[in-house]
Amino acid sequence: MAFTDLETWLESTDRDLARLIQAVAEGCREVSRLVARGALGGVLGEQGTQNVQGEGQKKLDVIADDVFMDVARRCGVVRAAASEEQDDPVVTEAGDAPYLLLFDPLDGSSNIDVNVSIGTIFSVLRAREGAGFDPADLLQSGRRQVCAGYAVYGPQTQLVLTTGNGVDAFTLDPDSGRWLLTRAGLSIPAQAKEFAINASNSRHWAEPVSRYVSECLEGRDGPRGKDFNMRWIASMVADVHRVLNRGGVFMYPWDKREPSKPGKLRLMYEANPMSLLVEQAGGQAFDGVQAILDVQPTALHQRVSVMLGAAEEIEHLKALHRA
Ligand code: AHM
Ligand code: MG
Repeated sequence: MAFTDLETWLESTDRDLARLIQAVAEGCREVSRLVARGALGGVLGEQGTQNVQGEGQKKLDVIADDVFMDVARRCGVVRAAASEEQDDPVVTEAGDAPYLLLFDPLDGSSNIDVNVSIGTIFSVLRAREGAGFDPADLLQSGRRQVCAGYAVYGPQTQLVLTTGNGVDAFTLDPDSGRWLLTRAGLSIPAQAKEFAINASNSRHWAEPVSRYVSECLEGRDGPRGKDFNMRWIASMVADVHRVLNRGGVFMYPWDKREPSKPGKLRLMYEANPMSLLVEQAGGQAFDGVQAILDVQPTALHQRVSVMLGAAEEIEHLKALHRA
């Protein structure tokens, strides 16, 4: 069977954006190679440092961060880049380049050392007109993303992309090193019977989330009138990849553990790119108040409550939050 490759797919994309996507894809291929070698490449275990959010860094968090910062510096079309792992944005030498790149270089860090799927998430915004850069330029709402995507390093390495015209998935051919289009037009069914949440936090959940999950658990005997299955991989990339491929809902909502913290996941590096992919696949993404893509960011590393996936399920969650 002949598959379309990424270069061909990019022929209809703006030339600079195509160059950026190509460069990010090369970074993902490099990280995939390192992940696959694991202990053989000496990349597992702790780095012994903390990131800006006070989380312990794994060696691979730092290695992957270097790979994508290098991509940003070298591709020539990125004016500044920001990463979940670094306090401040990095400004490149391409002072009038058209794009800003944001990324979570290695998502699902707790799964690195146990050989469970992990990934890289990225988001592309437009730089300001003309030249120059101010960190505030990065604080654009998710609606303004020109491209979003992720790579999942699992049994296969896949790259899932949107440039605002639907969502397509490429598989990395380990023999040729090419990214080949293996699924076009991903679409999340409006109805779902599968949900993903870390249930160990249930005692801390807000009332609408507790109610939603307990209704799911009541199954066909409860108000939803159907049975639900539950999954939790603890890699957002892998959980959202399942939602995009076979439907369902993913939640990492605000909870009472740290009431002043809006959630665990990061708006700019995780929630926004995933929300654009989910909306482009016909789903919805909600933070308990509004569509995640409409949140006006106020800080680069801000966190957000996340509920995303099947449209009818998110509508139901919205109704529970309004009640
Ligand atoms: P990370 O970017 O440091 O890996 O953190 C984000 C991850 C998500 O991938 C995942 O959904 C979540 O943290 C899992 O958290 P928990 O261990 O609380 O279930
Ligand atoms: Mg992450």
